[in-house]
Amino acid sequence: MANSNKIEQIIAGKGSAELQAIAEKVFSEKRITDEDAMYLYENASLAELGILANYIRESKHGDNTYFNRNFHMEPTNVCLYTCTFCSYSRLIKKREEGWEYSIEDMMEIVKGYDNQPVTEVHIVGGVLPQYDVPFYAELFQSIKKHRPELHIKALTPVEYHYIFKKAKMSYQEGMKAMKEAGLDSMPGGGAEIFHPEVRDQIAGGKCSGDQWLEIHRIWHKLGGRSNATMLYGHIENYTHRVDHMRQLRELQDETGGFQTFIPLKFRNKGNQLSHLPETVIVEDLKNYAIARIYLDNFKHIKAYWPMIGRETAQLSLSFGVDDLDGTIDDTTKIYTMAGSEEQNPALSTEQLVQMIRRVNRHAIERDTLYNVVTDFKDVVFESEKEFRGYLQLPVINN
Ligand code: V47
Ligand code: SF4
Repeated sequence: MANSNKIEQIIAGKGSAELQAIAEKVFSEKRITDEDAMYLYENASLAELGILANYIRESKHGDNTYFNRNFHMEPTNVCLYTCTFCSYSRLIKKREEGWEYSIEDMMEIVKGYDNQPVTEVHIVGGVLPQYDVPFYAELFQSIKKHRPELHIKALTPVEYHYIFKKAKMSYQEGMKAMKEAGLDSMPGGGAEIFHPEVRDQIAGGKCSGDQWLEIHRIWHKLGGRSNATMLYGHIENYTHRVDHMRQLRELQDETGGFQTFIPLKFRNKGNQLSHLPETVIVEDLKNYAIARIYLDNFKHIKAYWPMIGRETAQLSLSFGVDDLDGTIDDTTKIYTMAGSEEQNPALSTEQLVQMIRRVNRHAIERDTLYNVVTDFKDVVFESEKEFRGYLQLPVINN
């Protein structure tokens, strides 16, 4: 009954036969096809996409909106590769402009968080010969020795492909060695766009789409969990986006090892693609919504708020997103160097929780594996005890 009301809402007025058929699939929890996804990209209105994506979001999570307290460590920003969208890396011939940390440097960073309630360290950076299998194994072991409960989410198939090849190890041997050294999970980076028509132009020379997928497959089969991203809004078209998501959906059917999908909006400052305009917010919301509708076997869709800004992040929570990333005290330079919305993306836990509450969602701090760390449902902050005026939430019960 509730479902048919929703179908009526979406087909009322100008809903086409194609849209009605897609809506019926969504409300009866059936998978949409690649053609359906193309239809949505090309024809659906933002309102229609919002209804469908939000229906799925609320069926899976209600109002729950997750966030995680982590910190980023970037061993180096010098890189052998020359991805055209990258604003962050420095070529080896200009390595004096960048940084190259040692194990000791990185342990100093880890120790700097000793008294902070972070649950995860996210490690990713450029690709250089000295950052090899023994280096990363020692780094992971040192972190675990110092703080055993800190979850290590580290490196992408871009680094793994390079370091395993150099060590003459198979992906299987390499991932097993990383797991034994303390790797807990893999972040979603390096995926960009899998299709070679695009990948060869924007990320030539680094691991292919198939290699990216194979390393995640092996990691999942070893019992590991990982994330997946898609860098959109540059030279790709909708067919490439659907192809990318189809390959992720197929791998997820096989392994079930992905936790969250993170669409990453291309930012055009300081890179070789600066001549391309950036996508507008409507396109970003559309893309979140279609990802939520298409990736039926992904539990979570994450928005990286420092990249899109706080207000778009709030809006995204009605377009399929249930998870907000961007650490409370953000330390990554990948986005600030590419022109992200937030040049100083520090936010206290209280501010983040209030940002979520202002759009009537329910904030939950999670760990990397989505176990609840703190449920903020009944937590009242001092600042909420008074009436806070225009466009602010009313006082929360205390
Ligand atoms: O692979 C680089 C992207 C990614 C730009 O798994 C850019 O929890 C936009 O994957 N404009 C790395 N994007 C970051 C990443 C990530 C971020 C947050 C959480 C997680 C997770 C993973 O950043 C790269 C690339 O796709 N990127 N340059 C740019 N100019
Ligand atoms: Fe290197 Fe990664 Fe930048 Fe590509 S995106 S140039 S692999 S740091």
